[in-house]
Order: sequence, then structure tokens, then C-alpha cells
Amino acid sequence: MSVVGIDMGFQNCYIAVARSGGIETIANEYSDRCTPACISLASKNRTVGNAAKSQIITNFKNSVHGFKKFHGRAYDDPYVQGEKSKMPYSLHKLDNGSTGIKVRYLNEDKVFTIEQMTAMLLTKLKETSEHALKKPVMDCVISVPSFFTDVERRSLMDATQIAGLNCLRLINDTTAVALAYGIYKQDLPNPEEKPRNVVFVDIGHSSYQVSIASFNKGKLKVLATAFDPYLGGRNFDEMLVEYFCEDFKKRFKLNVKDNPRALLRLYQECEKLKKLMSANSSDLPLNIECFMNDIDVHGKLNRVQFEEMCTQLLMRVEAPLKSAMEQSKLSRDEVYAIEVVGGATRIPTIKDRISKFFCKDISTTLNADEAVARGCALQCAILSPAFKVREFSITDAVPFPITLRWKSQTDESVGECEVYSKNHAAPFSKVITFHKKDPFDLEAFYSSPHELPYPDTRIGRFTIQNVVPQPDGDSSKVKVKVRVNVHGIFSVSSASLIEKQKGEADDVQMDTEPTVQNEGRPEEQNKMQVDHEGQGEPSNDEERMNNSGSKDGASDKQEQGASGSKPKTKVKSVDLPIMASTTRQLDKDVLNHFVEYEKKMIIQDKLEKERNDAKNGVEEYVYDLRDKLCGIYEKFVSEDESNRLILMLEDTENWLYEEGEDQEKEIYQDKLSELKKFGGPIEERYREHEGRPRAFDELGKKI
Ligand code: ATP
Ligand code: K
Ligand code: MG
Repeated sequence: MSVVGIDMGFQNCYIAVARSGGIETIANEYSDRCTPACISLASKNRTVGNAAKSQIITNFKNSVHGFKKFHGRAYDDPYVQGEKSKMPYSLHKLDNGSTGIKVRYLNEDKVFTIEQMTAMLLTKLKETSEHALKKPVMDCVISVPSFFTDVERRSLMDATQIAGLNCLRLINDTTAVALAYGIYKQDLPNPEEKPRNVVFVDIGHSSYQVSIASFNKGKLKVLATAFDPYLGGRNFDEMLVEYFCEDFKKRFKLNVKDNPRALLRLYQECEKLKKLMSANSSDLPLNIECFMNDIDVHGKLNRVQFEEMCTQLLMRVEAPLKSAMEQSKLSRDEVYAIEVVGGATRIPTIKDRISKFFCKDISTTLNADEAVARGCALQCAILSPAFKVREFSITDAVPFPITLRWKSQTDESVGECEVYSKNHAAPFSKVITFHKKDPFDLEAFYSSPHELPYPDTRIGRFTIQNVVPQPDGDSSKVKVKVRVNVHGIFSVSSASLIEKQKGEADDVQMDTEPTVQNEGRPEEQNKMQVDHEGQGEPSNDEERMNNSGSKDGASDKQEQGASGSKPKTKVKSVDLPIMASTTRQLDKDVLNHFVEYEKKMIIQDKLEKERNDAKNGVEEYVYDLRDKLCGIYEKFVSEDESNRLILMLEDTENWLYEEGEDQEKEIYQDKLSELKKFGGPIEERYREHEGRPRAFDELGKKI
């Protein structure tokens, strides 16, 4: 079994794997450990990663990047609308209101969902891992921003399924970093000692996340999280682009914004300039040749000017730090260290501001680019039965409070109960007891809309079916189990009706306040079981909640008290089916169709690659043979034969540029065999001749 961790960055993806030696990040076919989150679609295939990034300018309408935060978002979502004008490719409203991406693919207009786009990226990362590990990859852990809501997480989970991955856990970026920090530390306080509190800061391309975790030997607990979901390196690039657009307008009379290609080039150059400024405080040049209308442009900037134009952005660095500290109720001197990761934390003034806030130097002991991926791989190793790692328990925190709402069945009143408060431990299950006579609906929603970086507070509606009164007409006790699972996704996972046994005292409660019982962490309960279903967490399929009922019909089972504490008298319980409908979830049939379509595209890419390889094969043979005919083969071929062959090679070369430019694989293979019919015997004669003295040599050595 493979152990793979994936950092799904807005701009940069990293993969870490567990091998016998430990966790290591792996490089792609370009020997690059970073795979750009970019997909380029074309008439014959798609390219992903570095190759796609190099096409951003030439194939700008069909090169898709910067789409991570469209997950789970409606097309009309203000965030999506705001991004639309910045994107060189087209966004499209899907029938269900979600955001789609419209491109030209295989010579047709095609709209892909965000899940499909991310799946393309995941397919690439999967292939890269398979290449490195030399075996199939299924199981993985993938990072997700800690502020992602249920809809966004579900959407990402769908993408993993389309790519044929089995995501064991969606882990919050900063939690992955905390794990990467803690697991190898030998000097963490003992369980009974005061924990060590560490602040983790991750500023990437699109967002800024802070978390505070407390560590003891063998465990970490996230105390608080805070974020600015819309502050990252890209905002700084935008400031530079704005500046140079104005500058070029004044000095060169150019309207850069009217030219998407020029604008994209300017973005790339500004990002480079921004990075250079991190290491250099003097004036730095920005030169772009043939920028627009054959004009070369040049400008310059220094760090002080840059910081000045970014004052507004820089002022936003403090708020999440302050919020996290307030939530954690820690004082600054209870903070042991501030660990920063993410590319944008390389901006010196950002580091300074963080450091100033804590009145303490910040630490950069973790690899700023790879810590998230490493943490993901570590989590995957912990979850994988095939891998031995030291025990390390992770308690994450619920980022936004979750409330359940239901209608009373006796009057018009509405009941509400906050089931998860902010920073509540997660994953975590609870059992809520209701007293009901009929089926009823539970509506789950985020109860603090002002802090939600998402416009819709709804999580889902869960109908508890088959509820009936007791034979004597009384309400039945209905136990509903809710949970926030390992992916940070809320669900009503099961419900059961407790049948009153003869002789039991009448329960006088009637549709009153429900009682909530903590069940604790699902992994802990599941430790007792010997099961092969991973960590006892449901597979993607089971987590999918738009199919009716968690279990078929009602099966009788003996229940021994819901909380798993001391056994009570035996009661008879009947499982109740649950109908769940969650916001913006892909239909199962649609998802299956996407799974099949992704496979088709993989095959298409493979065929195209083979076709291209076959074509390149012909081309290489032409050049190679021509070289050799005038070189090492000269002695082994008559002048006549050589001339004829050189003509033939020239014909083939011309053909490759004309009707042979775009042919089926077989045609190229035939062409190559034809050439080899003539070239082969010459090569043979040469080999034979070359081989003779060597065989002699070796023989000589043996003697
Ligand atoms: P996110 O975490 O938002 O999903 P990501 O994980 O893809 O995004 P990172 O790879 O952590 O982002 O960081 C990329 C950002 O860091 C880019 O904006 C990049 O320009 C910036 N960056 C990288 N190196 C430097 C540097 N030396 N100076 C300034 N910025 C840098
Ligand atoms: K990253
Ligand atoms: Mg990141």
C-alpha cells in the first residue's frame, strides 16, 4: 500500500511519500518538486503541471489555473464573479448553478466542472507518485485550507474520487504543518506537563492561515484557527501589475489590460520581481521585450516602494494573529515558537510584522514549501495499516460553529441546538436524543455567518425517516448520531429508534429539548475493532449522502447504551433510514460519469503521447541516420546507396512538415520500419565490424 501526501496549493502542488527511509518529497518528470496547479487543454490532449504552465501565455484561453477556491461555489457567488474578470479563461454557469470552466478541448467547446479540473491535476500528481513509488497509488491524504466549509470539502472529495484516489483524510494545511513539526520532536513535554504552544502561519499564493497548537509527547491539539482567506502572494503580484500598468500607460501609451497575453506576461514578470525584492533591497529592473505593439518596456522598483504600495495589504497581517491568540486565551509568553511556512512568508516585511506582533523572532525550521505535503504524508502513514510510525494523536478544531434546527411537531415553534462550538475538537461524534412520533427534519447550518468565508450558511437537510409512536401512543426516543468526520465534514451519520421495553417506566418527555451526548473521537472508538476499512471512517462512497438512507430498512439490534460507557439494561433499537440532501453536491450518476470520462481522457492522453513519441521516433531516426551516413557508417555503405538514402531521408523530413505532420501512430511506425529496412543492414554491418575487435579484446582479457 502506498503512503502519499498531497499539498493542493492554489498555485503550487507538492507530493510527499513514505519510503523505508522516511518521508520525502518527490520530483516530477521535470525534476521539479513543485507541480504548478495548471491544466492546459488542446485539440488532441491535455497537459498538466509544468508543461501546462509554459502554455499559459500561448494557449491562454485554455490554460486553467487559480481555480482551487471555486470548489463548491455557485457561479453567482461574489468571489467567483470577482475572479471572473481576472481569469484569461472563461467561466460558465452550470445547470445546477455551480461554476464551470469553458475551454476548447478535442476541437470542441467543452465545459468542465471544478471537480473535474482538480481531478485532472490529481491524476497528474497520482501519476507522478506512481512513477516515484513504482506501484499503483490509491490511498492519500490531501491538504485543504482550514477555512474550507463543508460544500468546498465535499467538492474536493468528489475530485479525488474522479481521479481514482482514496482520500483517507482531508487535513487542514496548518494541521499538516503542525504534525510535520511535532512528530519528530524528541523534547515535547510529558502528558502531565504543561503543553508546548506553537503558532503556525501559512501564507500561500491565495490565502493566509494561522493556527495555534499545543503539543505533548505523542499528541497535538489545535486550540484555535484564524485566517484571511483572501490574502496571499497573488495580492502582492496584483499591486505590482497595477503599478506597472499605470506606469506603462504613462510612459509607453500602452493599455496592457486590453491585451490578455501582455497582461499575463506582466503578471509573470511581476511575480519574479516580487521574489527578487525579497532578497534584494536595491532598485531592481523589470524588462519585457516585444511586450505590446513591438515595444520593449522597462521599469524599475525597489523594496521600499513596493512595501509602500502594499501598505493596505500589509496591514491585514495582524488580524488573524490577533484573533488566533484571543481564541486560544494564551498570553504571548506562553507561545514557545512561531513557525512560518508558505511562499509569501518570504516577503521580509511580512516576517517582520509577524515577529513584531509576538515580540519574538520567528522560526523557519520547517521547509516553507514542503511542510504541508510532508505533514500530509505523515498523516497518511499514521492512517495506513501497512506503515509503522510512532503513535501521534491529532485533535483538530472545528473552524465555524454548527447548529441543528428542527420544527416542533406539536406547535409551530422551532428548536435549535449548537452541536459544535467554534474550536470544538474534531473529528468528533455526538448522540442527540429526541422524542418524536413522526419522521422529522434536521437542518444543519453554520451559525455565525459573519465569520464564514462563504455566502451560504446551509450545510444540509437530514430527514429522519420511519419514526413512529410507541404502541401506547407515546413519543419514541430517537437517538441521532451526528459527527464532524476526519475530513472536517459534518453529517448526520445514523439514527435509531429506541423501543420501550415492558415494565419500563413511562418516559414523560414529549418533544422537549433534546439531550446531547458526546461520543468522542471516532478513531478512538474504532481502535477496539479489528477492521480493514481503514480508520473506521467511511469510504467516500458511504460519505456521499444524497442517496436515501444510511442503511436499508430497519434492522433490529441490541444496543448497549449509546455512549459506550457502562452498559445499561438492554433496550431494543431499530435503525432508521436518513435522507440527506446537502448543498451543491454532485449527483451520484454524474460523478460516475465523470469518473469514466476522466479515464477516457487519461487514455486519450496516453494515445496522444504514444502518437507523438512515434512521430518523434521518425524524426530522430532521420537526423541520426543522416549524421551517421556522413560519419561512422561511411565505410559501410556504397556512395550510390548512401545518396539514395539521403534523398529518402530528405523526403521523409519534408513529409513530416507537410502531410505527415499530423498522422496516426501506425503511419509513423510504418514510416520508421520502412526507413529501417534500408538503414538497418548498414547499421548491422557497422555493428558487426565494431563488435569483432571488442569480442577479441574481452577474450584477450579473460586469458
Ligand atoms: P495557497 O496556500 O494559497 O493554496 P500555494 O500553496 O500554492 O497557495 P505557496 O506555494 O505556499 O502557495 O506560495 C506561493 C506564493 O509565494 C506565490 O505568490 C509566490 O510568488 C510567493 N513566493 C515564493 N517565493 C517568494 C519569495 N522569495 N518572495 C516573495 N514571495 C514568494
Ligand atoms: K503549496
Ligand atoms: Mg499552500
